[in-house]
Amino acid sequence: MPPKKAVKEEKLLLGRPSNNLKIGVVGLPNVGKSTFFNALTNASAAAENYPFCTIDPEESRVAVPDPRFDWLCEHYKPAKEIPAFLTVIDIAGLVKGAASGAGLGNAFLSHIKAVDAIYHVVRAFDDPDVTHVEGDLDPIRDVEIIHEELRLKDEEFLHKQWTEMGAAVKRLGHGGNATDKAKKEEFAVLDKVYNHVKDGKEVRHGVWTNKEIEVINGFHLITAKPVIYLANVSEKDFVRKKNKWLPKIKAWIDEKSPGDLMIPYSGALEYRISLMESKEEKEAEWKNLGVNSMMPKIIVAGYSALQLIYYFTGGPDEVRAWTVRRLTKAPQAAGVIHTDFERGFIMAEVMKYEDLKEYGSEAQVKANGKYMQKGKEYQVEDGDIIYFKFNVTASGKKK
Ligand SMILES: Nc1nc2c(ncn2[C@@H]2O[C@H](COP(=O)(O)OP(=O)(O)OP(=O)(O)O)[C@@H](O)[C@H]2O)c(=O)[nH]1
Ligand SMILES: [Mg+2]
Repeated sequence: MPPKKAVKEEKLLLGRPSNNLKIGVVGLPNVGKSTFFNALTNASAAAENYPFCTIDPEESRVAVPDPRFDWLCEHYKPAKEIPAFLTVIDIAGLVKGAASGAGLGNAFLSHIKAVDAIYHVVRAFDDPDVTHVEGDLDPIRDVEIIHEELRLKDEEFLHKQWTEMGAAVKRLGHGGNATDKAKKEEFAVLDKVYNHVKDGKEVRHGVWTNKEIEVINGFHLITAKPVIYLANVSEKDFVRKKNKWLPKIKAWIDEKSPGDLMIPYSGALEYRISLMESKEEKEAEWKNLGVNSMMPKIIVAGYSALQLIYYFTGGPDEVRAWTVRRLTKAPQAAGVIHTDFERGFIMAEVMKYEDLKEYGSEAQVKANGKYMQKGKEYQVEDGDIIYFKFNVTASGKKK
């Protein structure tokens, strides 16, 4: 057989194909998850007058801070300003043995299964008044417990699938029709993932083909979800930028979960400042301490861990960020605004934020040849400013 022509294949993304993704706050009990969640919620609610909503006590949507968005609002002075949002879910603490049902283990693990990425809160603050479920402070032991519980949950799930599907595939025997063949292929992927997880590894650190990713995505595995480690240090340590556990946690991540991000922050401090009345008061306190809030960085990192990006639409009525998954093409991106935009898609007129900022107006961007017309194969990039042209006969409306 002649060698197959090398076709550049776009790598599929692990996870749910949706632009409405959520990140969950996970960790042992009493590590500061709810404190973090509340600080995040308060900071976003009080600091800006964006339309904000707490969906229920455990779920909140926080505005994604972005200087480009602020600049566009300044530029267009629109009647309405709608930034991108990150949906964050506060999940109750997991304990050792959760995967086999300790605590309310299985219930909480199902909450973790329902989110798309994880903020893993690690307690690196010492406080004799705040009980530690494991007795003393040891962040490395703690991350290992959580890491292992999540992995075990995947292993248990995969074992069940593997047993059931394995028996079904065995019954098929050799040969078989296309459906049988597909079943066998699926089982081969399942077998590979199961062994990967059984070996103590996380799914997101495996190397998978697109075909395998399609099968894996059907399982909604916990260890396939991106993780950001949030190291909760005391106010004192945060201000003096020193904590003996941070290098150890970082070394653990580099060894066991390479590529994952660790962000140190102080939950108690963030929460305290988030309760202050005015923006000015908050800024003065941060300035006084000589450090910055880590919340903006944490939100942005969470958003990008979800593989989400946004493009902007701008005008006197509204400046708005529209969320899409990375690698989304123009018609589907248009569909986020309205299905008609996708159905009747003609083209996307795209300006780069940097160009608009440099040339100062749409007319000048055009005059400098930087106003682009893109077709249906165009992959939308983060920060694009887009005006969609579309034509749907049933509705004469044009945007
Ligand atoms: N000293 C100190 N105490 C903190 C910090 N963050 C949280 N706490 C305290 O730790 C206790 C537990 O905090 P929560 O935020 O409720 O912890 P949690 O992780 O949500 O706990 P569960 O929901 O029970 O799993 C509370 O008494 C907090 O005031 C911190 O950064 N420093
Ligand atoms: Mg809590």
